Amino acid sequence: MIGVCYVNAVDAQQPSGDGRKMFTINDGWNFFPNGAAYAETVQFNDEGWQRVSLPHTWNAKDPFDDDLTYRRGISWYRKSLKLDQQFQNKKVFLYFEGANQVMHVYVNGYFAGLHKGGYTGFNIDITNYLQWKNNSNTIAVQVNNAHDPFIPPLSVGYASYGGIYRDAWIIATDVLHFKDINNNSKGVYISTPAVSKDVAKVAIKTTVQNETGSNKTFQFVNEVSDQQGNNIATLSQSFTINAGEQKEVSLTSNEIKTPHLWSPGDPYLYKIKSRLVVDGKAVDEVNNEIGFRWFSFNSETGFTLNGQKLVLHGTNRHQDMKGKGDALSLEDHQRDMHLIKDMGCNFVRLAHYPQAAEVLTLADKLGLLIWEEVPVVNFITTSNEFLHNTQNMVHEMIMQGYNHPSVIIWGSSNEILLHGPDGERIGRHNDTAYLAMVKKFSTKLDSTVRAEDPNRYSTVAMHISGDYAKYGLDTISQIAGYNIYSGWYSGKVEDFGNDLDRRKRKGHNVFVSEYGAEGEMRLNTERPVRFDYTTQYQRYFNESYLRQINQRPWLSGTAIWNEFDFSQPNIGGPAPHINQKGLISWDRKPKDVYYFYKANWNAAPMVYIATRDWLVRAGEKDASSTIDVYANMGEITLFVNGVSQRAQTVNDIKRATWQIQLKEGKNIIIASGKLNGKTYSDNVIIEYKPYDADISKPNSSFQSLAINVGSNAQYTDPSGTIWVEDRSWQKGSFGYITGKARTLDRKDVIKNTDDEPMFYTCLDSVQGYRFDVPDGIYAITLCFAEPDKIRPGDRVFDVRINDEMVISNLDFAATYGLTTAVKKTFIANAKNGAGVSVLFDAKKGGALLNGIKIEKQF
Ligand code: GCB
Repeated sequence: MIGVCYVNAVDAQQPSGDGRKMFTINDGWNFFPNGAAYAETVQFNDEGWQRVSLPHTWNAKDPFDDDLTYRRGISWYRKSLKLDQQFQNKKVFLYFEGANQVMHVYVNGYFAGLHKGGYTGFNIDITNYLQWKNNSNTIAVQVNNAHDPFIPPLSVGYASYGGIYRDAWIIATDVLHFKDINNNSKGVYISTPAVSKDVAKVAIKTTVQNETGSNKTFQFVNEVSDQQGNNIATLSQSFTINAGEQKEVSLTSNEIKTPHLWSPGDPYLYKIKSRLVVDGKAVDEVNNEIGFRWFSFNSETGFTLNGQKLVLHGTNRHQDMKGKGDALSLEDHQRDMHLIKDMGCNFVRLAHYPQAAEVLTLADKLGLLIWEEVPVVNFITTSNEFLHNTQNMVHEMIMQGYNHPSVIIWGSSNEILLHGPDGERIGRHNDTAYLAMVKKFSTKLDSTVRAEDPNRYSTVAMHISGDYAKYGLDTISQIAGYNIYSGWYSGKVEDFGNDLDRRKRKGHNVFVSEYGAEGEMRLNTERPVRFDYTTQYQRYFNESYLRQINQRPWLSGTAIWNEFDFSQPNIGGPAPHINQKGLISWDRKPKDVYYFYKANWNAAPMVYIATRDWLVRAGEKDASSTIDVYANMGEITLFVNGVSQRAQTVNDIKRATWQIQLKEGKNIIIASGKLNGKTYSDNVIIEYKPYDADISKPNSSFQSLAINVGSNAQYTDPSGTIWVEDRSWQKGSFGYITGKARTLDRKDVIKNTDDEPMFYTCLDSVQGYRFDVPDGIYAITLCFAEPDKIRPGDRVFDVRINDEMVISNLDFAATYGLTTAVKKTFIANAKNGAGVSVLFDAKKGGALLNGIKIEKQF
């Protein structure tokens, strides 16, 4: 995506080089979200279709509603295109940076081209279909994002947003031009065959196409200049080309002395202007930026760039975001890449597909090393067509990324053994025929990568399964990527390091391609446990992993899963359809864990009080509260409401921690530290809402209490009510009387509510709740959602409040359906010091409860 957009009376055009003109055609499309007969014809009447601009997707909302599906199928886009008469003698191309996932393009009713695959750009020569009489052309595009067994990805843990979701361009060239035109590689491929700190060489190759109808002589001229515009090399030579011929030409520069090297710390770029000159006139011209750098991976010593060890501090990026799906603007990409850079990363894995052209341009400029990959995810189909389509994607990805100095690794698959041949998740493989095909497929793909680009490394990302080694799939590529989630999906965080050590062996370049835990900002706790979705557990997990990474200097690099929360249409959980392993939320707010990495990886001095995810807290009156500070300077002092706490030195992973007492209401917290004589500080206000666990006193000021049943975490609902951590009842206080804490199935969407984090946990086989409140009238709200795949009649129970039957024969499956949120409120009279007791009498199955709230009426 390039940041220019020209608009004129006719569809705008501006020269972007002597012999080439290009402009976006993002505006004025008519869109129809379905199939439509004859929509490709000129006569078709598209009045009444929706007016849209690109980038556009029709799935920005529906993957996030109450069911697990969204519309995957056909839609149409139509646009009328006026071109200036000056293009009449030119070659005209339509260039799409990305449309997901199969696109048929018609111009004036003629079929002009087809592209398969949603993540790479492609161009279509439309010269012969244009008409110049009325200067009006009809572009009609059918886009189809239906599942296609022959096109990767087959099984995705992210939304396959349909639409023309990146920019569309018109490119016009002379009839003698660079072949393989596209907006990114532009048909000119640049490499740096020899680079050292003393000398470098540039090699440039292209294919020239002569459609002039006569034999020609042309000069291929390339000028290399530095940032100040000084020419540092010119590569130029004359060639002859016959009419109708395509000619591959390549040139290598002389030695360029003391090149300014490119690195994350100093991403210095040179410019290369490449021209085709015929009879003294430039007939085609493209511009590129390149960087001089060399690098290598070593299984014992890790990664080196320009001869120096560089630990790759990385993250993964999915390209979608709240409200926009994949149809991001240039500003969105810029914000994302800057957030990554500011965190201190020097590496990004673009998982699981090639991303917008601008992302690589930004990576070049900001100094972020890149792993880019094709979307072969979880399993394959064994057809030749699937292989062919994937190889084509590899080709397009590499050609489009070829000139970017940021790219160092090409990936060809992710967790290819996660599912079996029928698409089902499986633990151990035993279908040896399928495995042999997977191996053949992987080998062919890896060879394609290496043949297309011998200057970078090839890789695959694998999940933790012995099958990759058993069937020889872990040694095909040059780097072995491992996705590791010990301490999240199972096991303990400490298993991570042991797992890595087991994989270490000479010649085997281990890279941690994914690790992560989910963090929901509405769930917070003082007692984090695995899989509780609290931001505190997410921090605990990442802190432990980073410490283990730091202890293994042989490791070349790691990539967090994920920098941003992203869509996961096929799951429910506390935030349905969102995978919350992001360090930054779905609407792009950094979570506290983001600053943990920043303190460790970005050398710019910083102090950060890690409690922005939890600024309004509830807790027992006298309980202590944990305050963590991330800072990259030695000693930190903390002030709580003006009172200085004992100074702390940050630990090996840049954290200092205090246990403090918060007062009711607003608490001013200030942390500060010194570096080189300068003071750095941060401050926050935490609002504390204490409750008294002893609620029985007759003069108790008890007003209300909401409990996040079955959970160790407190949940803040949209109205600001905090549903506190669950507890077992003790005399004088409140809590449950027996019950098993559990969660709903993560695959289920809890319908009918915005309070999913509260409904997500429950107590199964619950017998009762007691509130030893003073006498009075109370409203009791009970919250339920049936977690199991049961039939009507399988779970039936009564509820009594203070011995009065308030619900009899409650049967969710029969009355409300499964995983559907229901809230019921009753009035209870607490008298004679007996408080309020809610009792459940199971008649069939165990009674259950997801949340309970008690509010004093008078
Ligand atoms: C993985 C996958 C990634 C998932 C991630 C997760 O291993 O490669 O696509 O999103 O795990 O969060 O489970």
